[in-house]
Amino acid sequence: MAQAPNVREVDAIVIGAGFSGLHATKRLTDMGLSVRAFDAAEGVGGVWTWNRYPGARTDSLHMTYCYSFDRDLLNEWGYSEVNPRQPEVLAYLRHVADRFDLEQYYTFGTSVTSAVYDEAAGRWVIETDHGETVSATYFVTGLGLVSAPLQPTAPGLEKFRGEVHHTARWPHHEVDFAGKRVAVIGTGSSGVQLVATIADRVGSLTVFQRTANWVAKTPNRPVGAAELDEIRQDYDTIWKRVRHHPAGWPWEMPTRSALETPPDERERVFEQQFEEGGFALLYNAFSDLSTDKAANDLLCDFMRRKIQEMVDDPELAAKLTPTHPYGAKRPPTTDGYYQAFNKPNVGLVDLRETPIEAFTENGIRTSAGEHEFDMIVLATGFDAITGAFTRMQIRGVGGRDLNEYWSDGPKTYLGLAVPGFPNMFTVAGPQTPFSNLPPGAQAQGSWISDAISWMREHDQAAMHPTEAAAEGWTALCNEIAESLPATSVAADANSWFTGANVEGKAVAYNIYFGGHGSHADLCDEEAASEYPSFAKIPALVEQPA
Ligand code: N01
Repeated sequence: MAQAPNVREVDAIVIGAGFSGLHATKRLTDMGLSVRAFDAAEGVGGVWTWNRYPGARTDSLHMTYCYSFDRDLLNEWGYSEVNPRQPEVLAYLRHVADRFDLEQYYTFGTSVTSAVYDEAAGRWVIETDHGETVSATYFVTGLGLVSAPLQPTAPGLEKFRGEVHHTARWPHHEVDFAGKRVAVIGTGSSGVQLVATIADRVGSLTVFQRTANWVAKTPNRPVGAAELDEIRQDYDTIWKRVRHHPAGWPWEMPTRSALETPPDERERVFEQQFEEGGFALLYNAFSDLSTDKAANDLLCDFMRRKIQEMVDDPELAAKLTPTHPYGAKRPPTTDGYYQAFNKPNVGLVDLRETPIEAFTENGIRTSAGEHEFDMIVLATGFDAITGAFTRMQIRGVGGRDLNEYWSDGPKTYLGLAVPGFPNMFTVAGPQTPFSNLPPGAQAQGSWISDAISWMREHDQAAMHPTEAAAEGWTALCNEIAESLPATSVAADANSWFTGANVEGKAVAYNIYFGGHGSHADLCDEEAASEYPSFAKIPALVEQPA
């Protein structure tokens, strides 16, 4: 049922036009619900509309960086590379929106600024930055894990007279690097992809590194028509594997232990999986790399030697080598990052030795002096996972403020719903698994629409998880993260996984590290048992006069 943009009362409000929001919108409208959907961007695409910096591409594998709910959609779409570039992923999402006619539900260029639950009416009332007020029975967010960009904390950026670009707000026009003195602040996935891509285009490049990162090779190469055909024949197996894999990859987990494998053989396997690229090193080499600190140390030792091979200057290689376990920060994937530092025009500033004190008219002043630039690129990441929620005002039953409720870290049940916020559901929200995003977003959006169908069939006006359920889920998230060598805060990686990258933010386990497969199992069990962890608010049944 199409909704003209001026309709103020609908069944469901959706925020987001990325993988999460688009699919939720499709599911809800397929059920016959009226939907108003919003996105701050000017069109569909989510993170892929904003993060269009040179070198931006997914490091998920092409054949699963998509939805699986429609076999025709799968068969008619084929990415041209193993790790598709940003324009191709954006084209895919536009194709999905066109094919299922989803844009009609969206108001673009519009941010939702507040969402307040009207208890008496049993409705969510949202306000936008364009002054519109819309109410709905159901409120579904697909805000994205990494959608609230972080600015550097040092003062004076506004004084800088050159160009400033944030990787997550990259301009739509071509940025000219030729001959320019460019600074890149940040060495996460965005920073390393950008550095590897522009190192040959700039006059000079200075990388400001706060925390070094383990950077994997990319498995990228073109994908041909014959290979795509084979993949299409194999989709049943591929999606079955994705459903059960901890990170939503089309792989089986290995059974051999790194600790129990003889050194020569272990080295051979590490080498092979390093060459394979991307997440193969972490997931396909050995069974215990994520679970056993001593096994993870062996992987770090292997990578340390790799960095020493790739970087000519041993001192520089040491600075580029992380001290945290492999996987404690999400390992970026790109080719040519370490090698870029062998070029005479590329340098590193280690911010642990010489922190940034201020931005100046001409560049950046560290404790060691001023560096002059024509352009500063901020690859400084995000107030991830919770930031997109806490930058809005969201109030539930009794005026409960989500920001206050989450002041020590998020509290949800299954990462899908929050006590005191009836009929608010979150796709890819806090305390969901960190995995290949499209399969997770699809599974969670389906779970949510199924829950809404169930309520409608069972005369339930609303539901929200009990406090006990959310406390139990939070305790489980904490317990799992604590038990793993890379995800425990003891790994001390300044990771956006825990919010440690944001000054003043509560450090908490914001992700369910039990894995995509186990999360899907728990969600299925909850639904099959008719949502026992949720408090239900029955619909008022009209009495005969
Ligand atoms: O952000 P990040 P990102 N002064 O937080 C540094 C996905 N993604 O945009 O580590 C100086 O990883 C910060 O330092 P530290 C992917 O999931 C995927 O790169 O906090 N430095 C860090 O080095 C990824 O994990 C792809 O000490 C400052 C960097 O900036 C997620 O998005 C591509 C600073 C931020 O790294 C986020 O990636 C791109 C300051 N004040 C993104 N503030 C793919 O390849 C921050 N930093 C699929």
